[in-house]
Amino acid sequence: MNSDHRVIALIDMDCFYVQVEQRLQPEFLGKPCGVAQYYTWKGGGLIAVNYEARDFGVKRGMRGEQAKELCPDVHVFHVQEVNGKANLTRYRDASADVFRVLNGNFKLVEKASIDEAYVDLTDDVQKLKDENFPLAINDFPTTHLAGFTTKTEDERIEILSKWLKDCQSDDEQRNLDLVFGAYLVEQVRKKIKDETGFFCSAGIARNKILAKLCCGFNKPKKQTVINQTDVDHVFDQTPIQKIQGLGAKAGDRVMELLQVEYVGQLRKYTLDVLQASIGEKDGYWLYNLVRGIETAPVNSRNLYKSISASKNFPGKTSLDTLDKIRTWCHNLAEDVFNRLEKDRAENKRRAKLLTVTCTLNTNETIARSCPISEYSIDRFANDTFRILKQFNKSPSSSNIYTPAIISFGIGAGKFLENANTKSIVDLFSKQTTKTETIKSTENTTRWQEYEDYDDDDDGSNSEDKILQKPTATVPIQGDFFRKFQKTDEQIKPQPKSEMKTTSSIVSFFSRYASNENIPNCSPEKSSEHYTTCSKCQKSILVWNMPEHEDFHYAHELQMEENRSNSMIAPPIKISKPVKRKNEKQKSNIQTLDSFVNKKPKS
Ligand code: DCP
Repeated sequence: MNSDHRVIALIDMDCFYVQVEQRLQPEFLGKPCGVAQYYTWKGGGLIAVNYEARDFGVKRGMRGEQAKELCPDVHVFHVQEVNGKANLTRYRDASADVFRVLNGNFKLVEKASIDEAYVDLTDDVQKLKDENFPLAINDFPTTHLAGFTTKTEDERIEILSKWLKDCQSDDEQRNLDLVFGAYLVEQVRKKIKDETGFFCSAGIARNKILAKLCCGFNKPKKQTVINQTDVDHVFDQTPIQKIQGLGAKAGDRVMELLQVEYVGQLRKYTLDVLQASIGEKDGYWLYNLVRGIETAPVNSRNLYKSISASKNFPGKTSLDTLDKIRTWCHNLAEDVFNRLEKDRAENKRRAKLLTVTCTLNTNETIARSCPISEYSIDRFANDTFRILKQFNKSPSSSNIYTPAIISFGIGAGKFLENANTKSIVDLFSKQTTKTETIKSTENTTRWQEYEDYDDDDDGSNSEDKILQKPTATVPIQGDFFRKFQKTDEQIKPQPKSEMKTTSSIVSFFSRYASNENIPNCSPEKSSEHYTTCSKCQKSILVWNMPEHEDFHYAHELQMEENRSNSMIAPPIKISKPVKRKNEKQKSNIQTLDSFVNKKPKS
């Protein structure tokens, strides 16, 4: 498909949790409001702030009390709590209302987070074009053009009228599809408002990255279009970190390696330079992106890849006894269990892999996973407790747990579609003698280090993510960027001894790479027992997934090792070094090699 001809929209609800609360208590409509989690310290932390409150300087991450100081009239809603843990059911249900409207109107809708969706409008646009559908300026009451600042409504109408005229008279019709796309999005946003009561904003462009970028340009209650012909102009003013996938560490590294601050500055680099600097795949992606080309498809997917619950235990609240840990294992297990049951009833699928992640007060982050044999609160809680116990350094006779846990979460994923309501153990036991391999009991549970994090959770999993927005999927596949999506623990250089092990596993990998014989004990071939590996698309027995993922992990480590041994980035001449705020200028030229082998900060 020629990506240049696609029309993609990103639809994002405005201050979503606040709108959900206001729908329940309409007397607060139009007033400055926020939503906070937990009543505890200084009025709870704000996770959503409406635009009326933002006008007073109230921001996400502030405490309720601080918000009151800035805006005495602000009303702070509090997220419901069950078992001392936030209950996000009402936001998830409200999200489902929005997705019902989107799915009812478009064929290709991809859920990007609890309140965001990508829609591929290409076919719908084509239909309108074929019909010569007439459009007038009144059809675009909330549309803006990226790259044009308009101070008044008259200015907006003037610019938009010219745009409509130019697009229709342009022989090449380069931007006309976007006009029709903008029309469709105006329509569906109105429908969302009429049917759910919620306002939203949108970005309309030729690809997901551009749509996501411009969605934020004119929030709230507005939509923004990026003409393909204006991409250079827009990118010249777009800081690298504003691009999805280039936020945080990945963006920092690109800025550091290539000495750029704005996306447009990357245009000066040839494909060769970009590939040598950040890897073949990512270099190619970046080279095209800065020219407005990006091909990640909108995946028609409305179901989350994982369902999880997590909680932070900062400072004195850290979990330092086995009793506390047992209680929280149960609370989180109950939350995940309830949502899994709901998901099973609604979506006829069943999660196969349980993942436990935890951070200790030594700042060490650990992740383990094991097969899910049955949906049961006790089973989830016991499995989680068992794994957390492995990291306890206190004598087993004592109730004390050291180092204390400052955050942990349970996630269920790797869904088996069309699963019936019986437990996986029941299913397997009828057809195979190998049930014991997947039973999650003390002796048989096979934990593994869980390397394949899903960043595609239901977008509302984390209780305490004041600083951690629910992530939308990042459409970047290469190793350079993927590295930044892993935990620090995962990206630190491998100690020599581990490298050795890795190499031997990798010889194992190379044996499998060329044939179909990927680890798979194949007791019986029944499609219900198989899952498709997201990395190699091979069909793998459910109970072999942990081992199979080890195999990919080994392969990735080996690739990383090979690359760091062989790659030398060409020197990049820097005309004007760019300094990041509060940061000393780093040495000029760095290579991926130097990055990979960088010493972890002490
Ligand atoms: N959220 C959260 N924790 C965060 C960020 C967000 O719990 N750290 C929740 C509350 C938000 C919702 O997710 O209402 C959607 O997040 P967005 O980042 O889309 O922010 P809003 O919808 O609140 O505001 P905006 O209008 O800026 O999109």
